Amino acid sequence: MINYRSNITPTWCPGCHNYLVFAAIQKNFSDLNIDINNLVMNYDIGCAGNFADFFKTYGFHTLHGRSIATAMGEKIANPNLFVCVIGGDGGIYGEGLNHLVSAVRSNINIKVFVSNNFLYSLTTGQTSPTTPKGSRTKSTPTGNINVPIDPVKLLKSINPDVFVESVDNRDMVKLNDTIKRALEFPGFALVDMIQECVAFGKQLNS
Ligand SMILES: Cc1ncc(C[n+]2csc(CCOP(=O)(O)OP(=O)(O)O)c2C)c(N)n1
Ligand code: SF4
Ligand SMILES: [Mg+2]
Repeated sequence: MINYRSNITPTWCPGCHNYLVFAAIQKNFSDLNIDINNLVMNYDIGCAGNFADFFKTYGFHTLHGRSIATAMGEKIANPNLFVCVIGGDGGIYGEGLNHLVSAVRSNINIKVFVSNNFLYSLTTGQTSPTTPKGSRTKSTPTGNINVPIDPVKLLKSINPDVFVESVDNRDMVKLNDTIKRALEFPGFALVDMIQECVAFGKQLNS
Protein backbone atom coordinates (compact mmCIF):
# COMPACT_ATOMS: atom_id res chain seq x y z
CA MET A 1 0.00 0.00 0.00
CA ILE A 2 1.38 3.42 -0.97
CA ASN A 3 1.85 5.91 1.89
CA TYR A 4 0.84 9.41 0.76
CA ARG A 5 1.23 11.21 4.09
CA SER A 6 4.23 13.02 5.48
CA ASN A 7 5.48 12.49 9.02
CA ILE A 8 4.17 15.91 10.12
CA THR A 9 1.21 15.79 12.53
CA PRO A 10 -1.71 17.91 11.22
CA THR A 11 -2.24 21.17 13.06
CA TRP A 12 -5.94 21.80 12.40
CA CYS A 13 -8.20 22.46 15.41
CA PRO A 14 -9.43 19.34 17.21
CA GLY A 15 -12.65 18.27 15.45
CA CYS A 16 -11.90 20.10 12.18
CA HIS A 17 -13.45 18.33 9.18
CA ASN A 18 -10.14 18.59 7.33
CA TYR A 19 -9.07 15.44 9.22
CA LEU A 20 -11.98 13.57 7.56
CA VAL A 21 -11.06 15.00 4.18
CA PHE A 22 -7.42 13.99 4.68
CA ALA A 23 -8.39 10.40 5.53
CA ALA A 24 -10.86 10.15 2.64
CA ILE A 25 -8.46 11.46 -0.01
CA GLN A 26 -5.64 9.19 1.17
CA LYS A 27 -7.94 6.16 1.19
CA ASN A 28 -9.07 6.83 -2.36
CA PHE A 29 -5.58 7.49 -3.69
CA SER A 30 -4.59 4.18 -2.17
CA ASP A 31 -7.68 2.25 -3.40
CA LEU A 32 -7.12 3.55 -6.93
CA ASN A 33 -3.38 2.87 -6.62
CA ILE A 34 -2.49 6.36 -7.83
CA ASP A 35 1.22 6.45 -8.59
CA ILE A 36 2.85 8.81 -6.09
CA ASN A 37 5.65 9.53 -8.56
CA ASN A 38 3.13 10.86 -11.08
CA LEU A 39 0.92 12.78 -8.67
CA VAL A 40 1.11 16.57 -8.17
CA MET A 41 -0.93 18.30 -5.48
CA ASN A 42 -1.58 22.04 -5.58
CA TYR A 43 -2.63 23.73 -2.37
CA ASP A 44 -4.40 27.04 -1.98
CA ILE A 45 -3.93 29.24 1.11
CA GLY A 46 -5.86 28.92 4.36
CA CYS A 47 -6.65 26.06 6.71
CA ALA A 48 -7.42 23.97 3.62
CA GLY A 49 -4.11 25.03 2.11
CA ASN A 50 -2.30 23.59 5.09
CA PHE A 51 -2.75 20.11 3.63
CA ALA A 52 0.53 21.05 1.94
CA ASP A 53 2.48 19.96 5.00
CA PHE A 54 0.69 16.67 5.51
CA PHE A 55 0.84 14.98 2.09
CA LYS A 56 4.27 13.86 0.95
CA THR A 57 3.56 13.88 -2.78
CA TYR A 58 5.07 16.34 -5.23
CA GLY A 59 3.26 19.63 -4.93
CA PHE A 60 3.06 23.39 -4.71
CA HIS A 61 1.74 25.51 -1.88
CA THR A 62 0.55 28.26 -4.22
CA LEU A 63 -0.95 31.71 -3.58
CA HIS A 64 -4.48 32.40 -2.39
CA GLY A 65 -6.74 31.81 -5.39
CA ARG A 66 -3.95 30.65 -7.69
CA SER A 67 -3.92 26.89 -7.10
CA ILE A 68 -6.10 26.05 -10.11
CA ALA A 69 -4.03 28.23 -12.47
CA THR A 70 -0.89 26.44 -11.27
CA ALA A 71 -2.54 23.04 -11.71
CA MET A 72 -3.69 23.91 -15.24
CA GLY A 73 -0.14 24.87 -16.17
CA GLU A 74 1.19 21.54 -14.90
CA LYS A 75 -1.44 19.54 -16.78
CA ILE A 76 -0.88 21.45 -20.03
CA ALA A 77 2.91 21.05 -19.71
CA ASN A 78 2.68 17.32 -18.97
CA PRO A 79 -0.72 15.73 -19.69
CA ASN A 80 0.47 12.42 -18.18
CA LEU A 81 0.57 13.86 -14.65
CA PHE A 82 -2.28 13.21 -12.22
CA VAL A 83 -3.01 16.74 -10.99
CA CYS A 84 -5.06 17.68 -7.93
CA VAL A 85 -5.98 20.88 -6.09
CA ILE A 86 -7.06 21.36 -2.48
CA GLY A 87 -8.37 24.71 -1.30
CA GLY A 88 -11.03 26.57 0.60
CA ASP A 89 -14.22 28.32 -0.47
CA GLY A 90 -12.47 31.68 -0.17
CA GLY A 91 -9.60 30.77 -2.47
CA ILE A 92 -11.40 28.61 -5.02
CA TYR A 93 -14.79 30.40 -5.29
CA GLY A 94 -13.57 33.92 -4.44
CA GLU A 95 -10.08 35.08 -5.26
CA GLY A 96 -9.57 32.24 -7.76
CA LEU A 97 -12.99 32.15 -9.40
CA ASN A 98 -11.72 33.34 -12.79
CA HIS A 99 -9.29 30.40 -12.91
CA LEU A 100 -12.02 27.98 -11.86
CA VAL A 101 -14.24 29.22 -14.69
CA SER A 102 -11.39 28.74 -17.19
CA ALA A 103 -10.76 25.21 -15.97
CA VAL A 104 -14.45 24.33 -16.22
CA ARG A 105 -14.78 25.85 -19.70
CA SER A 106 -11.89 23.73 -20.98
CA ASN A 107 -12.92 20.60 -19.01
CA ILE A 108 -9.24 20.11 -18.23
CA ASN A 109 -8.57 16.84 -16.42
CA ILE A 110 -7.66 18.10 -12.94
CA LYS A 111 -9.31 17.17 -9.63
CA VAL A 112 -10.33 19.96 -7.26
CA PHE A 113 -11.27 19.40 -3.61
CA VAL A 114 -12.86 22.34 -1.80
CA SER A 115 -13.14 22.45 1.99
CA ASN A 116 -16.27 24.59 1.97
CA ASN A 117 -16.70 25.96 5.50
CA PHE A 118 -18.55 29.14 4.41
CA LEU A 119 -15.81 31.37 5.86
CA TYR A 120 -12.30 32.67 5.59
CA SER A 121 -11.24 30.54 8.54
CA LEU A 122 -7.46 30.87 8.74
CA THR A 123 -7.90 34.63 9.06
CA THR A 124 -10.41 33.99 11.89
CA GLY A 125 -13.84 34.03 10.29
CA GLN A 126 -14.58 36.70 7.67
CA THR A 127 -17.31 36.26 5.06
CA SER A 128 -16.60 34.14 1.96
CA PRO A 129 -18.50 33.65 -1.34
CA THR A 130 -20.54 30.80 0.21
CA THR A 131 -21.49 32.51 3.50
CA PRO A 132 -25.28 32.30 3.82
CA LYS A 133 -27.22 35.57 3.41
CA GLY A 134 -27.92 37.20 6.76
CA SER A 135 -25.10 35.40 8.61
CA ARG A 136 -23.01 37.33 11.05
CA THR A 137 -19.28 37.02 10.52
CA LYS A 138 -16.31 39.06 11.65
CA SER A 139 -16.55 41.18 8.51
CA THR A 140 -20.37 41.30 8.45
CA PRO A 141 -21.27 41.94 12.11
CA THR A 142 -24.84 42.98 11.25
CA GLY A 143 -25.43 40.14 8.77
CA ASN A 144 -24.14 39.27 5.29
CA ILE A 145 -26.05 41.21 2.61
CA ASN A 146 -24.86 39.00 -0.28
CA VAL A 147 -26.48 35.87 -1.68
CA PRO A 148 -24.09 32.89 -1.62
CA ILE A 149 -22.60 31.20 -4.67
CA ASP A 150 -23.98 27.72 -5.41
CA PRO A 151 -20.92 26.02 -6.97
CA VAL A 152 -22.84 23.15 -8.57
CA LYS A 153 -25.39 25.39 -10.28
CA LEU A 154 -22.76 27.93 -11.30
CA LEU A 155 -20.28 25.48 -12.80
CA LYS A 156 -22.86 23.24 -14.46
CA SER A 157 -24.34 26.32 -16.14
CA ILE A 158 -20.91 27.05 -17.63
CA ASN A 159 -20.18 23.49 -18.78
CA PRO A 160 -22.62 20.65 -18.09
CA ASP A 161 -19.98 18.06 -19.03
CA VAL A 162 -17.82 18.57 -15.92
CA PHE A 163 -18.14 16.64 -12.66
CA VAL A 164 -19.28 18.94 -9.81
CA GLU A 165 -20.93 17.59 -6.69
CA SER A 166 -21.52 18.88 -3.17
CA VAL A 167 -21.28 16.49 -0.26
CA ASP A 168 -21.83 16.94 3.48
CA ASN A 169 -18.65 15.61 5.10
CA ARG A 170 -20.61 14.14 8.01
CA ASP A 171 -21.70 11.39 5.61
CA MET A 172 -18.34 9.60 5.35
CA VAL A 173 -19.66 6.92 3.00
CA LYS A 174 -20.93 9.51 0.54
CA LEU A 175 -17.76 11.61 0.93
CA ASN A 176 -15.60 8.59 0.04
CA ASP A 177 -17.80 7.63 -2.87
CA THR A 178 -17.88 11.17 -4.29
CA ILE A 179 -14.09 11.51 -4.06
CA LYS A 180 -13.66 8.15 -5.78
CA ARG A 181 -15.94 9.10 -8.67
CA ALA A 182 -14.19 12.47 -9.02
CA LEU A 183 -10.77 10.80 -9.20
CA GLU A 184 -12.03 8.35 -11.83
CA PHE A 185 -13.83 10.97 -13.93
CA PRO A 186 -12.15 11.49 -17.34
CA GLY A 187 -12.20 15.31 -17.19
CA PHE A 188 -12.51 18.24 -14.81
CA ALA A 189 -13.92 17.21 -11.43
CA LEU A 190 -14.69 19.29 -8.34
CA VAL A 191 -15.91 17.99 -4.98
CA ASP A 192 -17.50 20.70 -2.82
CA MET A 193 -17.06 19.34 0.71
CA ILE A 194 -19.50 21.05 3.05
CA GLN A 195 -18.30 21.38 6.62
CA GLU A 196 -18.68 23.50 9.72
CA CYS A 197 -15.57 25.27 10.95
CA VAL A 198 -15.62 24.25 14.59
CA ALA A 199 -13.70 27.36 15.63
CA PHE A 200 -15.67 30.09 13.81
CA GLY A 201 -18.72 28.39 12.26
CA LYS A 202 -21.09 28.80 15.19
CA GLN A 203 -21.38 32.53 14.49
CA LEU A 204 -23.00 31.75 11.11
CA ASN A 205 -26.21 30.74 12.84
CA SER A 206 -26.18 33.54 15.45
C1 LIG B 1 -3.71 37.04 -2.21
C2 LIG B 1 -4.04 36.85 -0.76
N1 LIG B 1 -5.15 37.45 -0.26
C3 LIG B 1 -5.47 37.28 1.04
C4 LIG B 1 -4.68 36.52 1.86
C5 LIG B 1 -5.02 36.39 3.33
N2 LIG B 1 -5.65 35.13 3.58
C6 LIG B 1 -4.97 34.05 4.01
S1 LIG B 1 -5.94 32.73 4.32
C7 LIG B 1 -7.32 33.62 3.87
C8 LIG B 1 -8.69 33.02 3.93
C9 LIG B 1 -8.74 31.61 3.51
O1 LIG B 1 -10.10 31.21 3.40
P1 LIG B 1 -10.45 29.93 2.59
O2 LIG B 1 -9.82 29.97 1.25
O3 LIG B 1 -11.93 29.71 2.62
O4 LIG B 1 -9.69 28.77 3.42
P2 LIG B 1 -10.00 28.28 4.93
O5 LIG B 1 -9.00 28.98 5.80
O6 LIG B 1 -11.40 28.65 5.26
O7 LIG B 1 -9.78 26.81 4.85
C10 LIG B 1 -7.00 34.91 3.48
C11 LIG B 1 -7.97 35.95 3.06
C12 LIG B 1 -3.55 35.91 1.31
N3 LIG B 1 -2.77 35.09 2.02
N4 LIG B 1 -3.25 36.11 0.01
S1 SF4 C 1 -10.15 27.40 12.12
FE1 SF4 C 1 -11.84 26.11 11.35
S2 SF4 C 1 -11.17 25.36 9.33
FE2 SF4 C 1 -9.37 26.15 10.43
S3 SF4 C 1 -8.43 24.35 11.43
FE3 SF4 C 1 -9.81 25.31 12.92
S4 SF4 C 1 -11.80 24.27 12.62
FE4 SF4 C 1 -10.55 23.81 10.83
MG1 LIG D 1 -13.13 28.64 4.02
